[in-house]
Amino acid sequence: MVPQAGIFPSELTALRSAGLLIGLAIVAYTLARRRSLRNADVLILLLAGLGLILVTGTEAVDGLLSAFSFEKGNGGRILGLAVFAIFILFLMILRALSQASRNSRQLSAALEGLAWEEFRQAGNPERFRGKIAILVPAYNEAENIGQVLDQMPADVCGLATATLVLDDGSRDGTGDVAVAHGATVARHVTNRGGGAALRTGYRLMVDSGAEIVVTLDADGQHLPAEMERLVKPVLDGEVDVAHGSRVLGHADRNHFARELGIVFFNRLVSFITRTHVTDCSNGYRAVRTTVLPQLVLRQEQFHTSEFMIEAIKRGIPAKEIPITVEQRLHGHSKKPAVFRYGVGFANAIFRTWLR
Ligand SMILES: Nc1nc2c(ncn2[C@@H]2O[C@H](COP(=O)(O)OP(=O)(O)O)[C@@H](O)[C@H]2O)c(=O)[nH]1
Ligand SMILES: [Mg+2]
Repeated sequence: MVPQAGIFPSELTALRSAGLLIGLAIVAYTLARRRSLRNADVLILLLAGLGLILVTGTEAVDGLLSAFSFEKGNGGRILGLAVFAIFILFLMILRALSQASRNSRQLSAALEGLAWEEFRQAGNPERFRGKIAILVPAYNEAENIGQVLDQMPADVCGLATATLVLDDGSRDGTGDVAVAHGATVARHVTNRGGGAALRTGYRLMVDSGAEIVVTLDADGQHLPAEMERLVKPVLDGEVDVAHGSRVLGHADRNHFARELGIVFFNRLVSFITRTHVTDCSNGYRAVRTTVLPQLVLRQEQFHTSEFMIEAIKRGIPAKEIPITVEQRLHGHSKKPAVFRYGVGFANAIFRTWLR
């Protein structure tokens, strides 16, 4: 290549040569594979390859760089290019993140829609109209759920109950056991997480016209006998949400790290919401069905604090009620190990607070 002042560099350094080769390779690869790539990817790859050729094989961007005070010499040019490259990468990461969250929301919506269709076609909504709906999210709880369902009260505070088990893609026959023990079952065809299971359950209960929804776990940690404590203040019109609290009530001992986490997260939620919260990691609660559509619920897994913060943000009248949390009957918690649990929990709190 004959250097031409102004457009081509006077000397093709090793770095420039490497960049030029990579740029050419990217363009060649993209052209060769263009039929099997998405048009958007062809465009992005071509832009990246041609961009690399432009900055390594020519001086065309030097004017732009010096306009931003990245002068040639002493690595100034390469620093300028790196700054621009980081900015472009940042934009691409943002795009990828927003695409991932859109995909995730669409998947949840599809699972929810399928569950509702199946539920409606089976004529199940009628079973819940005007009743207290007991909603039990369950993932691989076949050895626990029967015992839990057998304890469900037929009515609470004089109002009839009906139980919906939201089988979250279980592979151990949880749904069949639940049906055998008298529950109505709706299901996610694949596992999505306790939060997603509850969201689908809420949607089904809102559309069925249930009066109050009570949620409790399928593993026997929450006691159906204590349901009246949660339902009464809602039914009496005192509040719209009654959250169970193991701190006000009683809890069997947990992992040390998880206990510490619970104390920390209760403080954190109290601080950011400027209220006093004693137990933000509890899934036993009663809610008036009509307030559910006001809540923006997005968490697939770490839903307990999201529900609580959302209710506070929307100014929904609520109170905490002492309840007991026992050890699960059989098996192990399906939640991730301590570190990932902590990160997931913190992430849920901040995301809910920020939006
Ligand atoms: N962890 C988890 N629980 C789920 C899922 N789907 C539904 N659940 C139900 O959510 C409830 C709480 O889950 P568990 O693993 O006991 O969490 P922990 O009590 O916080 O340790 C149980 O009734 C689960 O069966 C899921 O994908 N993951
Ligand atoms: Mg549990």
